[in-house]
Amino acid sequence: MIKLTVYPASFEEPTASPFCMKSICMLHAAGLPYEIIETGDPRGAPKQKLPFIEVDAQQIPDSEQIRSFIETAADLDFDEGLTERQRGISRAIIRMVEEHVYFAIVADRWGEDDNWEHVRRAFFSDIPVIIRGFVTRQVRKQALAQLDGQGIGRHSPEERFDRVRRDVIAIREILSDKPFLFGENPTAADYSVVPILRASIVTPVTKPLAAFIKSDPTLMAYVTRGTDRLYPTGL
Ligand SMILES: N[C@@H](CCC(=O)N[C@@H](CS)C(=O)NCC(=O)O)C(=O)O
Repeated sequence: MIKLTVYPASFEEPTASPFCMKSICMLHAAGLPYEIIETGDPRGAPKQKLPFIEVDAQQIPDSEQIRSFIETAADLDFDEGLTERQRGISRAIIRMVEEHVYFAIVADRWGEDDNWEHVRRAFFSDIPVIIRGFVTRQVRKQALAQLDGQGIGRHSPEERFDRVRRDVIAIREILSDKPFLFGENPTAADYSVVPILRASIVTPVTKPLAAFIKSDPTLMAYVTRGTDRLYPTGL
């Protein structure tokens, strides 16, 4: 049995993390038996980030390595049917959303005081009240330092939005009038993009990126279609 460790549910999502959601959806699609273990503390994970899986006493971190594991274990290819050129585009989309759009959403959640209050309540309610203020201030400080190191934290909210708006438009243009990014059926890029777009729109206080996605009928129809197709029911 594969054990998948993820963050608990929050903000209408079965897990707070789009990377965890991607792994849940991929395991579900592959039909492999798995058990979900929830934790709010990633320090026990091999790379101190979630998700990771444990299988036969081996720990595999990172949703990309988990994808490779699933493809080997279930003898499937999430990009089946794609040309080499499409596979290249798929990889570029995944990198764009996971290494750029994702961090803009983290900045919207953790960097902005109005959203931070919701994040604090949703993610840290298990921590005893007496130390909660101290712990959450420290964790927020670390998250903001990561955003600064990554670079996105150095942009103003307006600059940040201008950059990610262009990424989201790129997704919409690649999608065009197709049901999924590369045609009739979901491929690996959809497993990354759908949870990340959802992470923006379920963030409690609507920021410009979320407002932009919500105002776009093509993107919203895609998110709904992707959720219906990829997300397991009953989570
Ligand atoms: N490249 C990793 C990214 C995973 C990741 O960034 N996870 C975040 C939650 S969305 C995390 O656990 N962060 C904890 C930390 O950075 O301290 C993947 O694809 O799994």
